[in-house]
Amino acid sequence: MSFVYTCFTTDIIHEGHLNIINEAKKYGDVIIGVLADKVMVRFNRFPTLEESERVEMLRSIEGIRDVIIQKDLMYDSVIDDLHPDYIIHGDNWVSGPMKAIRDHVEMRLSEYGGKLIDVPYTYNENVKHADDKIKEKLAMPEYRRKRLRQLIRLCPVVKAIEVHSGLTGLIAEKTVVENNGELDQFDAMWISSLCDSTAKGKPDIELVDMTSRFRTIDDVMEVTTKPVIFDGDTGGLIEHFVYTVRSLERMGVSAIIIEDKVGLKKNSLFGTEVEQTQDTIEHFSEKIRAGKKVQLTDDFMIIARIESLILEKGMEDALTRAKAFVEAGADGIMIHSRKKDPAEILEFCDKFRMEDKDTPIVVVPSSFNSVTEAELAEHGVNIVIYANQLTRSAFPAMEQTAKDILKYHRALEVDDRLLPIKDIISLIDEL
Ligand code: SPV
Ligand code: MG
Repeated sequence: MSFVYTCFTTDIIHEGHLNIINEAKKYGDVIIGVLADKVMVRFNRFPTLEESERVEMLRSIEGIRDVIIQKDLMYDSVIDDLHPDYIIHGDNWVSGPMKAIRDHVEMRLSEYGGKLIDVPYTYNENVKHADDKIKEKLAMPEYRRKRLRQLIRLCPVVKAIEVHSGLTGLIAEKTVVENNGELDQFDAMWISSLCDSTAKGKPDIELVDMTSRFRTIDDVMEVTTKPVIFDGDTGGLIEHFVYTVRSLERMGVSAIIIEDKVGLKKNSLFGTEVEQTQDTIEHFSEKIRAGKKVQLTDDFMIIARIESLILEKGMEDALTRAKAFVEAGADGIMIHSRKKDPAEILEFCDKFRMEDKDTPIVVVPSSFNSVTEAELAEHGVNIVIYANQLTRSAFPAMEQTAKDILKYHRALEVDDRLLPIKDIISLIDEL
């Protein structure tokens, strides 16, 4: 008896899936694969059901020979171990980023005469509604909030990109690339104080107030599902910080990062060129403790950011603070540097990891940008934040367009570099 394999990356079964299964049954016994969580987050959206729950859900379908977990995106493990006679999939993988997977599967099947079957994808109102429902669920505070901790457990390194509006949120949400046979996307979003302020034409000195910062989060959350890490600057007064924690938690934000500075905060990338005062270990620890005390869920994270290297206070000071802030209850440590060379960051991570194997480490490689995610992960880093690159790439493009329209007294000359209106419209989902 021939056997047919199909892999699902879904949290619900709708008529489109049943259609594929019914087609599959015509060719032989059906084995269904459930894509492993850690692969699914690279390729698709975050699952709302655990791997084992998805296996159970598919086992409940009648007439299936088996349900297995598929551990790799490219189907190699399935092809090597099981040699399916047929692999069947919706024809939505004949183009776009998924085409790379289809091409690979076709090539591997041809090695032993296996066949690939593309079934017309079911596009209709019911399927769209089912799909929208999962997306909405992912955007709900109780699902979104806990996702950062889930990602830290699942991924060698969690990648966050800066967003400051609905549009930049959509870029973080939807950008998926195929590179060397792998699909990749960002895991999380960073609401940068620098970029949130810059988008408003304001300096990064805690001038944009919390109400406005929350408005930015809300704009982003309205159109996305990925977890949010909020740049909380110094966290402000302890008496205010506790309210900020409550609000962020209620909104479904996953983490706040606060830096150990007091007084007028300036952006860290100024380093010692401007006057900046570091908080005492005691006072900053008290702020962390106060925040942890008012938090209501186990999901929310308060991450302590250490400015010792920025302010040239030395490695020992940074490590002493890290230890103290973890003892005060910090759920993670962010270590920052404005050196081009990543050496001091890597040294910190290695020394911190000798004593503390678990507390997540966050880095922001804006200055030390030659280091790769994999190298950082080797030194124990858990979250990498690309803190300002979207803003910095948009600004020169917009400025040049403004200059050229002034120069040519019309917009024809700039047209080639503009995003077609059609593409803007398709970026934005309609209900
Ligand atoms: C931000 O993005 O606002 C940050 C990171 O705090 S940095 O600008 O590098 O200080
Ligand atoms: Mg900031």
